[in-house]
Amino acid sequence: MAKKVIKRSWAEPFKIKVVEPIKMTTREHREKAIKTAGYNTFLLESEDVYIDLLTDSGTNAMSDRQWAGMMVGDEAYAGSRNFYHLWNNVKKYYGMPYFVPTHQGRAAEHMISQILIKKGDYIPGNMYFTTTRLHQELAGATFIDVIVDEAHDPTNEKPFKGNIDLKKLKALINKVGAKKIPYVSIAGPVNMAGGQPFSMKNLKDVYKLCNSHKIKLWFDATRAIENAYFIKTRERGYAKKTIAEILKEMTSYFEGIWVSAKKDLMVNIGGILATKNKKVFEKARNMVVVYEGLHTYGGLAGRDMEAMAIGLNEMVEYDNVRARIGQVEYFGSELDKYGVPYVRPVGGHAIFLDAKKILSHLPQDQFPAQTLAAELYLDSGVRGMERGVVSAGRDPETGEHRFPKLELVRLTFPRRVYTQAHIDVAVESIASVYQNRKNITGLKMIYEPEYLRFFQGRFKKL
Ligand code: PM9
Repeated sequence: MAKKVIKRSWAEPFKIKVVEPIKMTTREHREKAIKTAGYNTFLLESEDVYIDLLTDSGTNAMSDRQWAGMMVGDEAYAGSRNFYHLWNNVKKYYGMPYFVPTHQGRAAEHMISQILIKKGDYIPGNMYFTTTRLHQELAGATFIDVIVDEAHDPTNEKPFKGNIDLKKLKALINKVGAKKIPYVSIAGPVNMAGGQPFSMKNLKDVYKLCNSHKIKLWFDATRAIENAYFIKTRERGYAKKTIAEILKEMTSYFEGIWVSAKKDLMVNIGGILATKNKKVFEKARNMVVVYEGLHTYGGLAGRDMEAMAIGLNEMVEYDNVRARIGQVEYFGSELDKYGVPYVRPVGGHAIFLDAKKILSHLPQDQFPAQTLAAELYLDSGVRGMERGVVSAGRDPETGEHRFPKLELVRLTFPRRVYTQAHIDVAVESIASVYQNRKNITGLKMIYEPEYLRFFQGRFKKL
């Protein structure tokens, strides 16, 4: 008799040492909570959430090594030894000689936008990110999306949907002139596209084109490790390279990077601005004392910088990133059993439900993704986030809603926090909401703040 092929599973490369209790609530309780929160999952109290897939930002479980590092925090106002440890690791892993710490990613975005952008400039990029684009606009630039068309199609299975379309980039350079483009803003993987990566080949081609026009590349390296993993597993020639080697090769094409350390570095707070350009560094080092704190702590405690330094060592461990993306893949394969539409292929940090398809009876100005996120919370206490028309905000010129092609609910995985059983509960809840989708009504916006409205906007049921 032929031997049965036995599947071999992977498992997380850690065991659990400390636990934080969470509690399931009743539907009645959740109905009150979501109404009080104006149908915005950002406005829920976390005590009322059962499984929190709002974000992977700062929600990570630190390792015992990182917690031990917290105890050797040097809280000197100036010249903390943890700063130097962190700086050495920034050089080692990102290959950037100059570094300024910040309290989180958007502080670095603010500084770099103010330093590099002049009023009337254009910033091409591989799809917008909410805080990144806002800082570029506040500095006087217009953001131009030059990502490949496939990125806007949730059903397209291409492996590198974070790539830049060279034709779009060339057309922009020809139209506005290289002098009006201080840098190309590249993120990888692309958060708003569903965590889709760019390929090394595309990065090299973009570098070549930009170099011939003396345009620099700047990298939002917030989740660069996931991009490196996709290059290793999807791009020819990289299978045998380590994650650290791929990361170093990626960053070699950039003049500088900004990083929200709250993601790849598996900490709860922190940011990085690092560059090869001494002049830019000197400006940033001067600016940081105005907005963040001295240039050797940038709004962080010494202990936070130590946890970041150790997090940099851990983030390049293959098993960590393999287990992380393995969770997202498992979530996707379980959703497939119920036919629930989501952005394909599965991305690095999250599953993105296709709210436009799921709630196809709702027009986009009734906020299908906002509605779906609220319904999912109501069903089970699972918290996700809207990534659609609310997140896209208004066009600063016309004041009209920007209607993105992608109208998504993001279910994001904090690193080293939830188990496969949590995923099963979330999947079953999504399947149940999906089954009942025709009975779901939309939302009306009743309060809209000026900036980043998805954080604080309020809605009511239609
Ligand atoms: N990302 C996220 O949940 C947290 C806030 S926005 C909902 O995905 C990129 C690619 C990010 C990012 C934050 C930032 C800003 C920059 N780039 O949140 O300021 O995903 O540390 O970083 C969030 P900070």
